[in-house]
Amino acid sequence: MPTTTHYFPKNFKWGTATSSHQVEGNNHNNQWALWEQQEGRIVDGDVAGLACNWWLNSDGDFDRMVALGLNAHRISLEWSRIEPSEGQFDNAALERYRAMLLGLRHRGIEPMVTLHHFTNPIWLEEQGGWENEAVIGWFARYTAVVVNALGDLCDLWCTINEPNVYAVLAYLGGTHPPGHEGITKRSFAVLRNMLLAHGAAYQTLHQKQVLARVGLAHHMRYFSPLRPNHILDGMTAKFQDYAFNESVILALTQGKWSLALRQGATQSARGLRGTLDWIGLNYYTRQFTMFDIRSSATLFGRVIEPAMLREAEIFGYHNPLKTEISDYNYGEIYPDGLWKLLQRLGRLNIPIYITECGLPDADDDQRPAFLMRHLKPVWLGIQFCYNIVGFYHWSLTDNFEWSEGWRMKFGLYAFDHVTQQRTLRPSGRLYGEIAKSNSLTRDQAERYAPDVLLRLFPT
Ligand code: IFM
Repeated sequence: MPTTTHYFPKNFKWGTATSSHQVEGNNHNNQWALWEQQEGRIVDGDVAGLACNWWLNSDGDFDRMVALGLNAHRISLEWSRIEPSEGQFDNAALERYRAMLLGLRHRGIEPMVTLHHFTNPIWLEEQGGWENEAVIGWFARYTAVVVNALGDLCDLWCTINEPNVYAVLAYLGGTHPPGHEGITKRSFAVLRNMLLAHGAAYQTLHQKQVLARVGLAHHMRYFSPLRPNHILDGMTAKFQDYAFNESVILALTQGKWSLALRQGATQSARGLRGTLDWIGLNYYTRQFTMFDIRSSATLFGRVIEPAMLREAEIFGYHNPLKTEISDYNYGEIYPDGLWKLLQRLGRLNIPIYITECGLPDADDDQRPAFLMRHLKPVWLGIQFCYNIVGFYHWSLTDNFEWSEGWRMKFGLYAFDHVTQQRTLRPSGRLYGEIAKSNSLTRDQAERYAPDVLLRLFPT
């Protein structure tokens, strides 16, 4: 009998993920609010503004999660609301978060709470942000306040979202505040402080909550040499993988600094050993890299944007992408990368959540196939006994996409930030069917992703 249905385990978590600044609206006390005011920082001069208005009303979107049959949501807290000035905590903000978590719980949706997702209170930014080692203690103090106030409503904690992305975009790429370019050393110092802050928060959460389950959302890319048989391209891909992907895992599982993180470290990584009760994987795409002696800031690997691959082809270089580039130049659609990274994380022997996965796709002509093709390796990993326990789609509705503003649309629901109107996309319907049936089926593929039917269900 050909397999026509891939079932997921009974308690599998089907969710969506959001972050405070991207959905709450009216966040004026963090570094992004200031950044958005600077000319040329955000595409089209966009600002987060009212965003999806969750601060005043998140119920409608929570109801939408229920309509899709979801049983989990990854939400983030806005540090600048909870601690608006250094050492001063705002009970009203904590109350609002209590209401949100209760709103999720009452709907049968398990919250995963992220403590830091890219935004810093202005008082912290003014003191050097994550470059200042004092942030480790400040983050632990904030964590203690949060777990005291919200601990009865949440035991699944994600300390920090994508520390590697934060460090790279803010200190190498210059597209996130404070907007530095090519300052490798400071970028590593920031990553190190974020990992140490994770460790401090891990201890705090466990001291205050016996059953806390603490992890972090790690953005991993699958690094590939642009020219597959080129030794130097192969080496730079390995270096970049080590610096971007592996150094975080090495620190938090074995308590060791990678070579890059060791330079200038004043604190040992030993205390970080075993500070992951679970690991979160944020997966979007693969990254091609090419040896370039001038690219010292990126470990001599020049990052090749998907659009450039078409150019590369002209010079006879390998271009495996062909038609697989996402419409918004967000990267290659590469589900195999998810499979390879899951195999790698599977060896850690801790639960794995896919804490983010998604695609900007306003007309939704790629997302349904994207979704099914990325859920297939998740299902397969489970068959291989990897402890994969949940999948959080990025995101529920379109939201404020940082330096890309409102133009990148990641939502299962289309969202018009001017009218605040939400409209379910076909991919949202599909995700709902998957969540409700707790399975991927041939019938879904026939209806939503006929072009990839045979890749999903070959027999
Ligand atoms: O929107 C972001 C999110 O804040 C962090 N991970 C990647 C998403 C899409 O770019």
